[in-house]
Amino acid sequence: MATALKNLSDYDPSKIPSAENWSFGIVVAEWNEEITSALCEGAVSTLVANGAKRENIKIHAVPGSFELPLGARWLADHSDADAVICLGCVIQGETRHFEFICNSVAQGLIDLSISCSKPFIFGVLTTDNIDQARERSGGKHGNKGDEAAITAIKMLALKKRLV
Ligand code: DLZ
Repeated sequence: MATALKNLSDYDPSKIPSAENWSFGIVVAEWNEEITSALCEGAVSTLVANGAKRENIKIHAVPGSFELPLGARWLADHSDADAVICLGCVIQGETRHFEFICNSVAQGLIDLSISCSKPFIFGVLTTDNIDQARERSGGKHGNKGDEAAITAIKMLALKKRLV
């Protein structure tokens, strides 16, 4: 598995640019709330640990992961967020909901990133079961919320260099 070799939760803090001048939006899905609230805590604490001001982080909830792209679009359109971090947890079940939701969210967020020229970060766990989700929301595989926050900061730093 890729994250076994390169887990962004193991980042070197001295190599992460300061986030103090940026504003962030976080959109978090209510489905699998135990997991998504842990992702959100990870994202907020990582942003703050890297210089973001707590008042510059706006958090909004959507019902499920499927609603993340539209919630993110509204947040981007009606706030000063430089980047939007989208957090959810989709657990594989017996139905094809899993593929529909995961594919839609991934496509929706990349479309937003390109059309808005702004990072919309895919912080959605897509796991076979709840234990795998727990391992990736503060367990032995780190916290995908931390990784999403670091990715947002790195992309904003890249944008500052290039755009
Ligand atoms: C319907 C549904 C199912 C079956 N599973 C999940 C899930 O594991 N994770 C998640 O975030 N949301 C799930 N949902 C809800 C959908 O994302 C969406 O909220 C509904 O289909 C309504 O559009």
